[in-house]
Amino acid sequence: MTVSAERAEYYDRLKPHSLAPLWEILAKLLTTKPTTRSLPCLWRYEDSRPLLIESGKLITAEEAERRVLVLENPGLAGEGSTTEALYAGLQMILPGEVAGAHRHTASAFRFIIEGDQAYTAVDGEKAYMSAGDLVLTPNWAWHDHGHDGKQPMIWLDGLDIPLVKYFGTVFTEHYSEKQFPANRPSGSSYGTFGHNLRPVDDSFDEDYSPIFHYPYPESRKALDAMAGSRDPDPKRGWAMEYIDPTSGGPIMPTLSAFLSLLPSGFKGKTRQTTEAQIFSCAEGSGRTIIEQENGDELVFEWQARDQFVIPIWYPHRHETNEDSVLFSFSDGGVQKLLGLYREAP
Ligand code: GTQ
Repeated sequence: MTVSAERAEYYDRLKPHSLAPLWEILAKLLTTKPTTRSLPCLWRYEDSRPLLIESGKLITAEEAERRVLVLENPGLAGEGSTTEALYAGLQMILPGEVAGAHRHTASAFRFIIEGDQAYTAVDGEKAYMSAGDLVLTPNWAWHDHGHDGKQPMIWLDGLDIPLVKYFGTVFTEHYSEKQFPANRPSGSSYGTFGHNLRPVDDSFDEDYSPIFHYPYPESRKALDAMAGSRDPDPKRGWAMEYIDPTSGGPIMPTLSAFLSLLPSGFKGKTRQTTEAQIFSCAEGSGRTIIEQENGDELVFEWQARDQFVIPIWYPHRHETNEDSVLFSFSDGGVQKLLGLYREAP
């Protein structure tokens, strides 16, 4: 719509008063369906891994604080974001290195891609991590990373940084020492709270999940048990959500995480959802077919250790070449809390 000279002159006189005419932007603000600047994108591990390994020669974990290559969405270039609300990155820690203790209002988790004998310490308890494990560092929990092993350790970091930044509520604190003092044996949180039991003295008084380590063999066994006892979901296969056992809800208020088993030859039905999803393939290979606005289909051929992002409202479906396991995380839980979540039937 072209603006008449009379209106243009009026709009100019509004500006010094910090006023703007809604009628010029209303259709852009209240769209008939979701719009996103994020683009679907695939990161092949065979491309990312050598570049991440190279970073090990350029900078230490100590200097970097966190040696991470951000999975930066090409539609959000320069913003350090993977979707409007979510951040993902590939972090590497080398034997003997320490990524020092800090805490922040952003919530985080890591999903292990490669390596073992490195740990994340949360509030003074070390979780030794292996491929496929999920480890949480909730909002304002002290955490540091270290590595007692011999090979590079690489994991996917998932955080809600863009969402927290949107509110402006970013706070970060660095601990006075390199590492937060150890105060519990490694594995004690999962050992105590990870078996459908709760101490009768109810001693856990944080407002986040008492479990911060979800070992892959246990999650994988749950998928197998589910697969042995029911049909797969036509869109998502045998899909499980990781939960905070005290609430039964998402692992953290702003981050939801899932693990799904898709059988060999799976041809999923199309899913269209308001949750933005970031996937990491844990096992197998297949493809995800994404319908674009112009009707063209985009095909991401993925295999173990690859990551890809499906932004909000893009219709997509998964197919497999073999039994495959997909890890994913999303902002679906926080959308549900706010009454915003929708999924097409
Ligand atoms: O490991 O604490 O990818 O603070 C970004 C910010 C990882 C971490 C990231 C972080 C971390």
